[in-house]
Amino acid sequence: MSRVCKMSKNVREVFRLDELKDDIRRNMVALLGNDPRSKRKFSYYNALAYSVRERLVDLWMRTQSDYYDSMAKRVYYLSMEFLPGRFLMNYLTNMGIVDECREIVAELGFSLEELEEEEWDAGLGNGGLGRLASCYLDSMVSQNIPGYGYGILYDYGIFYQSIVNGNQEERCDNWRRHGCPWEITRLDTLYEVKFYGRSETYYDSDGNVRFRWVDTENVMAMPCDILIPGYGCSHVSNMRLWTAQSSREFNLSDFNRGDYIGAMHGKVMSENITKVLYPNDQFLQGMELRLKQQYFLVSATFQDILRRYLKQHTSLAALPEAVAVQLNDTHPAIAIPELMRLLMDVYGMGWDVAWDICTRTFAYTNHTVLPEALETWPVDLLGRLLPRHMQIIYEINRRFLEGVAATFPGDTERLSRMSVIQEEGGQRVRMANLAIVGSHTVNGVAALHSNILQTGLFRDFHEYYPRKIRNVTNGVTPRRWLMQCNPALSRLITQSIGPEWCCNLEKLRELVPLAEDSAFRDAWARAKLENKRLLSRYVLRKVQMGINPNTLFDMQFKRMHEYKRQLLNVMHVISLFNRIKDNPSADITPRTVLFGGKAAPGYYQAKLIIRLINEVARVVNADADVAGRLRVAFLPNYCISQAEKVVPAADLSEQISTAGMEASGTGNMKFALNGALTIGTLDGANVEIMEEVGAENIFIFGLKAHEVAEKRRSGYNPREFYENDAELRRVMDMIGSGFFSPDERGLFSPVYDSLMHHGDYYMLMADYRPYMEAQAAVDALYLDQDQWVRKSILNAANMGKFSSDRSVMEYARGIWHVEPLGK
Ligand code: GPW
Repeated sequence: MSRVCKMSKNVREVFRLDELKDDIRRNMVALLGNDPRSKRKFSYYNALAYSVRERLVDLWMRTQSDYYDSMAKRVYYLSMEFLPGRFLMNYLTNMGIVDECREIVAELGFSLEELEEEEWDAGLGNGGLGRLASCYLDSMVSQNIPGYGYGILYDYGIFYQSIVNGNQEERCDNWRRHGCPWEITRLDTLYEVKFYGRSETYYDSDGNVRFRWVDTENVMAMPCDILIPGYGCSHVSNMRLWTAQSSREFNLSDFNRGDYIGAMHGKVMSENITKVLYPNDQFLQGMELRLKQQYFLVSATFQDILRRYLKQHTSLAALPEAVAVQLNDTHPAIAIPELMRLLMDVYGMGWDVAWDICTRTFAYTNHTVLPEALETWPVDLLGRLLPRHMQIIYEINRRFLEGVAATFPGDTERLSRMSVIQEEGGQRVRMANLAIVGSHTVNGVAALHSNILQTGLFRDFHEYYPRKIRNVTNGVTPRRWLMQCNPALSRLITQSIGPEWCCNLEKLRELVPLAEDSAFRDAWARAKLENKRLLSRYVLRKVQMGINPNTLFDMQFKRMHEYKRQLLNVMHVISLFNRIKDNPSADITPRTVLFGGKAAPGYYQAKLIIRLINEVARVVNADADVAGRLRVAFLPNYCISQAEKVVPAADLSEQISTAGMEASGTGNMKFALNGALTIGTLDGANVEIMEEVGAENIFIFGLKAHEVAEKRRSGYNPREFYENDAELRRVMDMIGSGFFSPDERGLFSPVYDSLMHHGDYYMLMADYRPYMEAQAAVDALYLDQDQWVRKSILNAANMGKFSSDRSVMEYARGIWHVEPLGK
């Protein structure tokens, strides 16, 4: 903290702010080839971006040589997804120069906000898992833990969602079409990544059997770095993202034979590897190209890691003392056989030594228990693409099962459950089992979730390795998710308790006594209202709909998924609509219900729910009786930059997944940190949020995780709820009979049927009445603004635990065994 404060005092000097304006003009000309007299916002955004970035390069090189000189242990966070969003404001925030920069930009005739809007989000992820990775990079570098993100630079990130006639349409997200000023491409660094071919046996000079991978098709990996400034800019790290380049000798024989086009085809195909992010969240599609992407990331990353390591070490024996690798879910788990292959086939080690190094290097984070998300790859596919890895996986499994059999003699059922190879329905490789066996530590992402791993999904493994499976509750970075996205509230907090909260979020607790101070409550309410006004303007711009900032802003923003139960929220909206229609003069709490989120392009039911939200919105918003009391909107293309507008403006945060199914959730943390009250089930991190903010400051309802499990076992009958609850019955019948789709009566039958005829797997019917009651309590409390604002303050004040700084320190001390440098 002392460094941060020192930095902000002489920030003008350190970042040569006096020269910034000239630099912007210079970059307009020299880098962009533009006339500085032009008033193009996009050019000025770019010129500003380059001028900001160049101020960090020095600090970055200094940080990196510090790490090198001190031989610090390094943490590599391997992830198929990162969701950094926009960089400009994040750089300025972490450099502590937002206000200074605003002045300079104004002198050039722009507002900082309008230049900020010129930037496209880097949407290199689907949702929570990718955003978590970005929050962790921010927290690692801000706390001076030598950490690096490794991922893929997709040409096309998560698709751009538009809504046409109520339906989701996907457009490609060509986010670097006009260049990206943040990336530093390393044209001179190339690694070769191999695919296909076969594993060949040979004898080395000592007569030992050895293996080599031959007759491969090769693709080159080129790195592109994006700087990650820590808060206060005492340190700068980077994420390294790989792009595929065809190898020069690709299909040389075809060229020589004169088949120019045929040879070019091969080149083009090989560059497809990093073209596009798979848009499925928590759903395995099992495409060969996806497995190629995973291995491409892993192979390039390990060549890079070992090259860096070998600059300072002569033997790989000490790798686990110098390197910790965190696997962000099983997506990069092919790294385990890859490191084995490198250690044995390239560096000549024997199995046991290599395996010991491997298991002391890797740790694996599990982010879901949903069966459809658990990765398994057909043995024939994996064996064809990566024949040597398949061989190694079999050997890992053989040795592992030998150990299990020795501990549990005769328990063949257990062996088949724990095997890395699934036998039933054609052989497949279970990536989670491989990741558990090959890692020293496995963690879930919230206390409840880790518990479910230990007693449910990974129970056998927990019995076999009793200390391996642990918990690290997720967190979010308070820099982006409070300081940067919510200047109004940040200013108030800093005025009241000083600036330290953003690096020590527990400090927010000092706000607790202020909840009793009516002047502070007024100021708090004013900040919220200001944010609601800003969002209202955005909504008007985006969907041409006016919303009233004085109504309760009720928000559900997250990927569209049946288990997240946006449908339950819609059922509440329909119920409110009916109540108003039945009794137009009733005194009800005016609400604006906002939704946002993308559905996987192939997820039919999720897309239909988007349509339902839009059709319900159409009916509700057009109804004169309802006017002024209930409004509904779906905001298209939820993404990080939209979240930064939505989160600060929320009164109520909807976290209503079926208990036991949301591993953690992180949106829940962002909303509460910004003073929203949560309505939610006892799922994921909601449980811990309740513990922190107090049961009296959160609206908890519905079945608990163990009750959901029991109901599934003992037989759940959704019709019972339909028959015994007239209000629910009416809602269901309206959905089923086409009330919201008069031109296509059967449109929403699949929604109706999933609840009424197909078992209501996510138990919406059981939770409907408790949810309605919790919502009634919300309405009542909102009418008492003094109490509401009090609770809003107490929510933010008690969110200290959910800083990603805390999460990262738990990983550092408990899993990576690294300490912040210079301590
Ligand atoms: F299936 N999560 C996600 F576990 O956003 F891999 N995408 C994913 O593909 C998966 C998980 C995966 C989310 C969880 O749903 C959410 O509960 C959690 O907060 C987040 O990962 C970060 O841990």
